[in-house]
Amino acid sequence: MENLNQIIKQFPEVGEVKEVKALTSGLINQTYLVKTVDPQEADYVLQRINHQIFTDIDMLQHNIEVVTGHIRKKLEAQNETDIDRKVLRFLPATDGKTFYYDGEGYWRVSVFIPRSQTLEAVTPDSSYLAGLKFGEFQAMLADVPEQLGEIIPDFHNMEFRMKQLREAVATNAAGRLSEVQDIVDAIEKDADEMCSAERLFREGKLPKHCDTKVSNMLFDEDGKVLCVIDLDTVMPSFIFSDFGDFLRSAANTGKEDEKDLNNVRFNMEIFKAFAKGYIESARSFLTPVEIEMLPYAATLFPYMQAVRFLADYINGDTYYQTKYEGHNLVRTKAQYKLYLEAKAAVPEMKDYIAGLL
Ligand code: GN1
Ligand code: MG
Repeated sequence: MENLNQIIKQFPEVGEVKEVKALTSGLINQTYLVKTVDPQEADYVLQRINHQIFTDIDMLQHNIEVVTGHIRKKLEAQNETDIDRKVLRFLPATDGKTFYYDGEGYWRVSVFIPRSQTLEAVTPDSSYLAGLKFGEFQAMLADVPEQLGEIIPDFHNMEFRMKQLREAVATNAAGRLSEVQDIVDAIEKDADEMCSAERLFREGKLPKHCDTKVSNMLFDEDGKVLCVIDLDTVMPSFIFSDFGDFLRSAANTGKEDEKDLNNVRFNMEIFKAFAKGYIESARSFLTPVEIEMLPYAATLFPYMQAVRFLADYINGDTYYQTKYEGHNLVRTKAQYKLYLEAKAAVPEMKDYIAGLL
């Protein structure tokens, strides 16, 4: 803890610290809750940013400052109350930057949002509200004052993710290929179809927007959406990213790393509620092709996640933090099962969306 306390001291706004607790849910960054002594003072979230993955920390934090500043201004213009609970605020370190480099790692501190929760299991009601909010966020970001940097190039580019998988297969670094050949073959069968968004983009038929990752949202005690808490991957991308990635977790009846595949099903009620809310608030700016492809987006993200987990497994677990041997393979199978379930539900998704228009 001594080291962490030294780091916290680099952010002068933080008062006397009572306790620092590790929070364990993220797969990429290390996160701590910093509780302060003074009950009047906010608590904080301290993060060590994974700079193997986020290699350009200046760009990363700059994107986040642009986006949070823009949202804050809009909320103020709308005379919103309680703004500190609705948009994140990152503290300046002694040199004025919103991060601190200790010679080894990069650290940042944001204000902890009180009386908030992340929802483990979303209900149709909270999904509907999330969908509404998600469209609102995209609309708010439509006129973000500057072009954001592409923080992880090709992050949600399916062609690129397939290329990574194929490289992993060709190299077979950890000698695990023979064990997973079946699932590699199954994934390859659908690769062309799943790369369609990238092709349409190249042909000028699909636009890219500035996208947040709304799948990491905070809700208040009543289940209303407060705020987006994972802004690391805000960058130009398809609107499908948030739509698909939200459903990848929310509409999965099992866990992301579920071992019992019978538990992994695609929850249509969650899909319907989310799509209804989203289309209500986003309809004004969505193109017909985007609307038509929303069911595809619901299949793309479990598919892409399966590809990413599988590539990492074949590479010997170099990207995602794992809790046990074989964890990435368990994740792969669970995501692939979810993909199959979502794919089977596409006709029903299409009918439902047609009925909303
Ligand atoms: C990573 O750690 P988390 O949940 O914010 C990953 C996402 C994956 C997700 C899978 C930068 O995000 O793309 O969808 O794990 N983030 C990065 O749970 O790779
Ligand atoms: Mg996250």
